[in-house]
Amino acid sequence: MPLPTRPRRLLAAALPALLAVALTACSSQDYPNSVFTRYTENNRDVGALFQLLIVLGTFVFIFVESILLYTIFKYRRKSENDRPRHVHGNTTLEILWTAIPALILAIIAVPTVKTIFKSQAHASADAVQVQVIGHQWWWEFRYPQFTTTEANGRIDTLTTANELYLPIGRKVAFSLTSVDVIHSFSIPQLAGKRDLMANRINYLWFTPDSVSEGAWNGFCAEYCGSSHANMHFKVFTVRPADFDSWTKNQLTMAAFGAPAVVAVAPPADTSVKTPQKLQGVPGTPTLTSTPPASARIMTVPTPGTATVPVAPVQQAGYVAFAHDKIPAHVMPQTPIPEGLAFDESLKGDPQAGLDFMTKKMGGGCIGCHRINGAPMMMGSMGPSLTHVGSRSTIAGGIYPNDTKHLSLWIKNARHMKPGVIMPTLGAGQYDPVQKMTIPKTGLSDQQIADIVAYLQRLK
Ligand code: HEC
Ligand SMILES: [Cu+2]
Repeated sequence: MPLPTRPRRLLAAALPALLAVALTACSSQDYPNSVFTRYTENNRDVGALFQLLIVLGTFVFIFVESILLYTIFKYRRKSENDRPRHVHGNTTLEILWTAIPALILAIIAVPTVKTIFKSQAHASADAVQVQVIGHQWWWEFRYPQFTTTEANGRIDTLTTANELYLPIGRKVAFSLTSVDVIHSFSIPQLAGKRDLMANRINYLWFTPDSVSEGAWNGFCAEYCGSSHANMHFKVFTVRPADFDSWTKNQLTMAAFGAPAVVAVAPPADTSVKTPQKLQGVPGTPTLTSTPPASARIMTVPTPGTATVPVAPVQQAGYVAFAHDKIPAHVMPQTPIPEGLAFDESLKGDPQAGLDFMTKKMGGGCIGCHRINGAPMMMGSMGPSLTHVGSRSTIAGGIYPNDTKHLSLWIKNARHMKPGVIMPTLGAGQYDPVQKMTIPKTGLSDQQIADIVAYLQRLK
């Protein structure tokens, strides 16, 4: 018996409507957090899988629903004493409805497993390597191929927080781990999710093929505690030349107050022979061959051995995307919590800020933050502040990096972002974690203004 015309028409109308809905989800500008984009081979592969599943699923759906509708109409109760015929078992049918789904699952499994293995392949030597370290609740990104040595011998690896710069047209190989709970690295428009776990390294790679209009949004996609929703990051995909300028700038010492002894010498030995160790984590990826020219390691002559004329260190902070050109939809709009205020008319003195943090150890910043070129600053619990002034956001990408937010952050970080490790420091401020008010010995607004003036010079 043919299908009654109404359900058939309904089906005919519903299909194009469904397709239209699926297609409208594809525009990247209107939907900046959509996964239906094609800017990396990772997303293309996952997208192809998705399409295959949708097509197969659509056939199954239509088939099953048609049989259901047919049965409902054909065998509906026609009179009061209508009783269905009772049957028991139908071997042919049972074999069929076991075999067909098994076949479909097998067909799906082949490309799925292939894509999973492909996307988590280990770092290849020609790739830009990025170590992603998850913290409650911020992101640390280290580029082990880019290092410098300070005059005192301390080796600095290019390290940023909550902000990734990636060159287009080059493979980027991520190795991911966590220092605390499980997090998940997700940049919807560039790559699917991958978990970060302590004592384990996961891998992910992709090649960005387009310059970002401003920045791509990145998130933590695995519930990780009270500020999980405040754990964002930005990804800037830039031309290779911009990437080079960025890395060169990020490798310079702090742009204020650092001794000007750094010079870029022709590298004595550019090949990385020792495995790049991620601090304290076994089984880190190994880079065995010579990195390409753009991944050169900058070596700095140690005092006494310098044969190269000393070049000026302090170059203007380099960012490929001027912060005011970043589209509004990628800039954080988090409102400032009630009851927090800062007198922005205070003028800060950067030298006073530096002295306060390093000589007087004010606020304990030295114990948690690192600033290359400021030897006292060598903590690792918080983000590296060497180039904090070059970043567009702070605090896991939830606030813009401007005077107001930076001052309020230092004054009362725990009020600005629930649960953070960074203590509430401002005098008279209430610390919601310690459940106490910071005494008069806490930071005054003037001290905070000085620190902020210093941090803002660190482009
Ligand atoms: C107990 C450790 C600790 C101390 C002490 C501390 N911080 Fe932090 N700081 C952190 C942590 C952890 C974060 C990251 C918080 C987050 O985003 O979740 C942070 C974030 C920051 C940020 C934002 C950086 C970014 O890029 O997001 C700034 C700026 C900062 N701290 C400045 C300071 C200054 C200045 C001091 C001293 C006056 C200080 N901190 C003292 C742990 C600390
Ligand atoms: Cu997280």
